[in-house]
Amino acid sequence: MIPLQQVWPDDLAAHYREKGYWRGETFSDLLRNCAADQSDRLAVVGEDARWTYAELLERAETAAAGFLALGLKPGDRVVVQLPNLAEFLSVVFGLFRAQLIPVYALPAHRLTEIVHFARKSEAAAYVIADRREGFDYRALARQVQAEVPAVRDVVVVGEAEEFVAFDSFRADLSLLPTTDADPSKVAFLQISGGSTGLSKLIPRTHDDYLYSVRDSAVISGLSADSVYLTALPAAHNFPMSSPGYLGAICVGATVVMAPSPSPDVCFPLIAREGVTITGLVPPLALLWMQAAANTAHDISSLEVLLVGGAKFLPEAARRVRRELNCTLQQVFGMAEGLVNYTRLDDPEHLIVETQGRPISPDDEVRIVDDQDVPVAEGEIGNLLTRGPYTIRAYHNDDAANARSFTDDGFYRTGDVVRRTPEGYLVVMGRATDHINRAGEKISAEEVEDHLLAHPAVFDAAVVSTPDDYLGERTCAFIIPNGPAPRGVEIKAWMRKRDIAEFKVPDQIVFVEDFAITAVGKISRRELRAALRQRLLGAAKGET
Ligand code: OOB
Repeated sequence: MIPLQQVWPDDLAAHYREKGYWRGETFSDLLRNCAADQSDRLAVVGEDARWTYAELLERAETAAAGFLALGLKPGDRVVVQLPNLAEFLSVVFGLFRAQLIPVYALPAHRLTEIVHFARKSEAAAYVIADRREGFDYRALARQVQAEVPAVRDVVVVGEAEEFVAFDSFRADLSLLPTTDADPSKVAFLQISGGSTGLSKLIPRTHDDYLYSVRDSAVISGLSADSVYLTALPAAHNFPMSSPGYLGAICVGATVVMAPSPSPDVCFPLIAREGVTITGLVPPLALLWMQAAANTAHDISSLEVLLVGGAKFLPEAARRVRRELNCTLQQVFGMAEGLVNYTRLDDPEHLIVETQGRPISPDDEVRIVDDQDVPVAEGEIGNLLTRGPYTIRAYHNDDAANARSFTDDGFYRTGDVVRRTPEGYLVVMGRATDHINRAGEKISAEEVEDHLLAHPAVFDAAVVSTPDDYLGERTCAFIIPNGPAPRGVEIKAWMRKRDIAEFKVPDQIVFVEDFAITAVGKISRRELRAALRQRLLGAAKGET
């Protein structure tokens, strides 16, 4: 098995420890300490669940023993694909307690993605819910096991059929490891949005991630009286740690798991549970503002709304205080590390016009031109970063690592930003070819690869196009092999490729050629940029 690692140079690691960023705490310590201090307080509310911290700890320990009783060994990787259920927390804290490594997949992922995660992480087990939104995850698990037999165990929250029922786990605490995990080692694998091809795996350590969680909780003003609503998919880095349900657990607050982020589901939950804080992507924030105008539910307990994952335009940002009667906190983060926040007491212009400043005084931010030369202060450039919770490498991917990190260990975020005189970042765009569709990052290359497998497609180039609601949507330019099929046929065919629905192109344009006039070879990136320009020009009525 390829070892999981995340290594910082010794001098920096020593510095991060000295500063108290890395405290030698594990995820298991976090829950155990919290349960010791706040045992009777309400930890998590799910569909049918209301668990105190003591109960969450007990359930996590039972889960840990159950996973180990299956024969899984500390260090084994386990793909977790669960909706926002209370069990999401007992499963992942159980995995942490057993020193197993969660690999976080989204409920929207399908066979193609799960097989990739399972192979790349060398997973030994897969945790799913039975069925959700009309989709049967057990059928998916059968296909995954057929393709990756190394995924020996499937654990189901709900009706297990031939698999292992999570509910059948019994506490045999003698199975639990007696020594703690090493906090400087990898705790879990997060999935990258990915701009080139398939998603990369992001190894995060206990030390580095918990630092970002602890300080995020402070920056977002969380206390034991806070109630955090997990509206976005719990596997995503934003609701996980910015400040997210982990931030809430850090301070002994209550976490409410929402089965869907829609106002219909979330507003009654806010009213019933007295939710004080949540996080949304921009399209949902727009939807919530619209719905708040005529809702019968009392959502006045909401104090802070975090918005991030994609650019929240100032015109929309300005409306939050008035229409939702709460403080907006913009967050610009990435699963690879760096997270920026506007601060709750910042002046209005910084809150609405910027995407915040880094968590840590030791987050190093460089804004450079295409030759990696720093631009003048205030100018626009590519954002590079390194720091106490930003990764130094992806898991087992030399090519991506060579591309994504500088020789001195800065991560190339792919984002194009400028810095204000106050030191706040404004996201201006990005340099890489992914489509940010309502916060879901879609690799143009990955979608093109799928399209090229269609017999009627000669060539394909996928670009983003502005969308009032989604922020961006995908447009696929296709050169057909012969007579062009219909766009709907291509979409239906894409859906059959067992990929997440959000990767199916929103728009398909058939062209005879890409009409690139430049002499010589043109890169895929330049091609996509030219096609995108053509699309934008056409939208404005240019020829
Ligand atoms: C979050 O994480 P990822 O890994 O899904 O995506 C990271 C990318 C960033 O590199 C940037 O391109 C974009 O998402 N992004 C934003 C943004 N927040 C993220 N672009 C503009 N404005 C923003 N506020 O998306 C994520 C992770 C932690 C917290 C929040 C978001």
